[in-house]
Amino acid sequence: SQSPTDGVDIARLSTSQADFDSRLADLLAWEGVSDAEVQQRVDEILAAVKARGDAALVEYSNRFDRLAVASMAELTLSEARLRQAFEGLPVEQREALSSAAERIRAYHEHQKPASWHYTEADGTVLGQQVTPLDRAGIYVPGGKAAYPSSVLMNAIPAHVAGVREIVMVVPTPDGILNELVLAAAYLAGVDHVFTLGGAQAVAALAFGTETVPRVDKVVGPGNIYVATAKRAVFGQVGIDMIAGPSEILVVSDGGTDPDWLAMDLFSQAEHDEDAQAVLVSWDLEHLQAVEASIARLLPSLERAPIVRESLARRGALIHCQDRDEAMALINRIAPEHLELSVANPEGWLPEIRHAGAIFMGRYTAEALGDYCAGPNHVLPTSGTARFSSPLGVYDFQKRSSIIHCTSQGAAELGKIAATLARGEALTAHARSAEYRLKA
Ligand code: HSO
Ligand code: ZN
Repeated sequence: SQSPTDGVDIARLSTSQADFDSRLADLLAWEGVSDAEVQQRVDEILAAVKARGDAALVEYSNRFDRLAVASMAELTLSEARLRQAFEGLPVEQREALSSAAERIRAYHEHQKPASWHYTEADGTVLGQQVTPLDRAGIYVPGGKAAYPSSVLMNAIPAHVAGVREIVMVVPTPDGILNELVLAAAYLAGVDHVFTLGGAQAVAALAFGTETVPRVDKVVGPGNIYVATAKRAVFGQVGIDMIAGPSEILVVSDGGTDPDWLAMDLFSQAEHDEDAQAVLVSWDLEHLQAVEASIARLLPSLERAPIVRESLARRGALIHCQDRDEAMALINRIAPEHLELSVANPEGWLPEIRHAGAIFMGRYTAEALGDYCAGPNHVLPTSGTARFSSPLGVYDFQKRSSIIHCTSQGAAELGKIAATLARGEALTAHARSAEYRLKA
């Protein structure tokens, strides 16, 4: 069962193989690249933007994006320009983008956490106050990975969170603007757009320049330079995750049309050559049917070369013994996207511990979530769903704790605090607490 069938190069694994665990580990392995040369170039760029601001941004943009601009004014887009991009779209695109934005907004409205407090018997009030960030910066890649849907997914949660100013940067290699990206920025409530990219754009957001306002957090995907720059500025500003390649794990009970599943796997694989598409089933005949669908449908894809490469590098069809083994694989892999193409997906939910987004049942293709169902498509990759969550409103807010003691409360707490303070030999602490005992 290990030899590729005609035309499809994809790994075939079985949990019954003696070396299954190490095969699975090899399949999942992903090294976030950190190259000393890239690091050094990024450090130089960060330092230059910090020292020389707009002038450095203009120089780098001319060099890396092959532009010929004289000032930041030429790298700044007005709100009118964004509106024009939106109004200039074909009506079908405009309506689809608008309904996606509406649905994403509605979903994220549900995520808004409330501030809370409670009052103790002596009148002391304890609580937590939620505050949006003042400014968020959104990096949008240029070129082939410029997704308008990702503009919505990054900017809308920030807007719903109540962020006062949303600053977007997007490179324009050779001066080419992506109208859909600008239209999405318009719909999502972005306040400023600068046509900047690379490490210099991250530096501009993190440090601020004469023209670019300094933000409190930088989010959004980017190439190795962008990722390296985000890592470097982390601490001065917040960042979201550093995303690895996109992945999907489809679990099928054998009851879903094999063509549907093949296309679901392709939809992930077409993102890039390192994207990962994995199918798990305990129905061997069904796995073979999906494999046949893959072989038949693959040549019809626009992005067949990318899909073929992605399936060969990182794809897999995994045969397991039963539902319990499938469940164990889910939690072991901690997939970014999990499709539960099974009869009773609700029955699976309580046991699923690690997954970025869960697509329930035969009709819920990942593609629906990628664009318009409502939940965020910025998700934890490479097993990081073990400890992290989809991008959301909470990523654009922080919490302040609140303590308000009455004199009675201060007397009660003062005794405990003073005792602990003397234990730490911090007598000013002890006396500060004790002053309030007598009042
Ligand atoms: N599957 C990608 C999101 C995306 N798909 C954008 C299409 N456009 C990562 O979740
Ligand atoms: Zn996608």
